[in-house]
Amino acid sequence: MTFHKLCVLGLGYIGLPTASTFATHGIKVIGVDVNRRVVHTLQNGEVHIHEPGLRTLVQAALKSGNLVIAEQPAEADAFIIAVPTPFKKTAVSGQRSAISFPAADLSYVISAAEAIVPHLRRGNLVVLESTSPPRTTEDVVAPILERSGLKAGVDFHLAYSPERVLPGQILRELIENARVVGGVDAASARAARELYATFVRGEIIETTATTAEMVKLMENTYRDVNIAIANEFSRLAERFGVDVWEAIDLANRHPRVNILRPGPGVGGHCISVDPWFLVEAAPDLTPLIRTARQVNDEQPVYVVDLLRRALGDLNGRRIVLLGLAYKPDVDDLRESPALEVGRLLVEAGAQVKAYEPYKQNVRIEGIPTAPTLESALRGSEAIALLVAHTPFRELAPETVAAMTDARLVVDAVNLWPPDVWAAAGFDVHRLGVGRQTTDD
Ligand code: SAJ
Repeated sequence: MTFHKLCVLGLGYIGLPTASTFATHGIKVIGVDVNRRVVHTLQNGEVHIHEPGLRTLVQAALKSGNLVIAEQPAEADAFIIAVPTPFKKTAVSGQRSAISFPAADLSYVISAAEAIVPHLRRGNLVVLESTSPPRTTEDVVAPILERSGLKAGVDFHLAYSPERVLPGQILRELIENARVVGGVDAASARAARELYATFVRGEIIETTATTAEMVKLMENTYRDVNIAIANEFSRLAERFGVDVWEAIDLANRHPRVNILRPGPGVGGHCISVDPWFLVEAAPDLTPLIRTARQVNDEQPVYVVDLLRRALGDLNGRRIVLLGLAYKPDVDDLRESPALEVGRLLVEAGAQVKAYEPYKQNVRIEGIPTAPTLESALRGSEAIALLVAHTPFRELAPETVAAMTDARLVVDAVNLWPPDVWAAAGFDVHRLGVGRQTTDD
């Protein structure tokens, strides 16, 4: 199949890089977004997303004339749906009692599919990229597209292909990562492979649409469960007087063991969300996945406990949070466990302020962020190190000591070498490192 014209619906973290990459590889692309502000920003050559290299790529795509931005889809050879699938709270009855957990909100996927219907022609390809519960392509998207009078897998091709790129490295990973393409039939998978072969240099593997949906959810769930066990190990290490960081490092010398890192919890819009799509789809089959989610969601409580053990009563204590982002070296605060730590501290009566090097001088969920590290540290009594950002890694204890009288550090990410900081007069309490707790 040859593709001359492509329509990408959703110009977010995935859709915009994808649309621009196709355009710089010679395909005519209509990039569509329902958000008028996003459309205007892009039409003016500006970019609303912070991702290394993206601005240059988008500008090149626009300048080539291959990328045009619009509010409505138009006829094309292929359509890619890359809209968000956020989650909403819902209550579902379990065997023993009613359990409440987040469920996928497919309203954007549904609207995007509906918007394609009037433009769908015989021989077209439609690909869903949005992370979705198993069977969404077959059971939700196909019936909507078939309102056109055309049949999926007969008159047009329909496939699911998950994105797997890491925020911060999207442009490189989009091209280099292996790509799974799942079709509602073999011809659909083949058509999707031909489309992505335009720029993907990694292997492109054909499978069924539902398998591809499962693959995406399994990848992120595996990571969530692995982090949950690391977090649980950190709790055990504290109780038994062990340094979990050393223990994990030693365990990982085993050739078939790879335990991830404990921390203040799991954030972001992927790993902290996607496992719920499996729980929602089959609550009776997913006790482990649900428990792992809960373990990771509870982790901020353990960081706050560490502060409480070090400081005593938290009421009125002046605590500075270093880092609010969901992970190192990104400016993304979605589902960030650091924000939850801040919220719990405020609830306990502490006077909290934060310094986030990638987002300064704003108030985030009631937590004021300082414009500089120095102004954040000034007047504080304790430092909670919550994100392993490079600028924090590079800080010397002497620099911090010159900015504040605070000498108490709670390090949730094992960033500051305790001996070095102790030698400079700091009392460092690391998450997952056994000291006898007062309630033991
Ligand atoms: N985290 C830990 N310990 C670790 C690793 C991560 O606590 O050892 C935390 C991070 O601090 C962060 C969260 O987990 O809060 C998630 O971070 P991440 O780097 O694991 O993942 P994301 O959400 O930025 O990107 C993931 C990636 N999936 C996998 O690695 C399996 C990416 O490839 C996906 O494209 C992306 O989800 C997505 O869009 O689904």
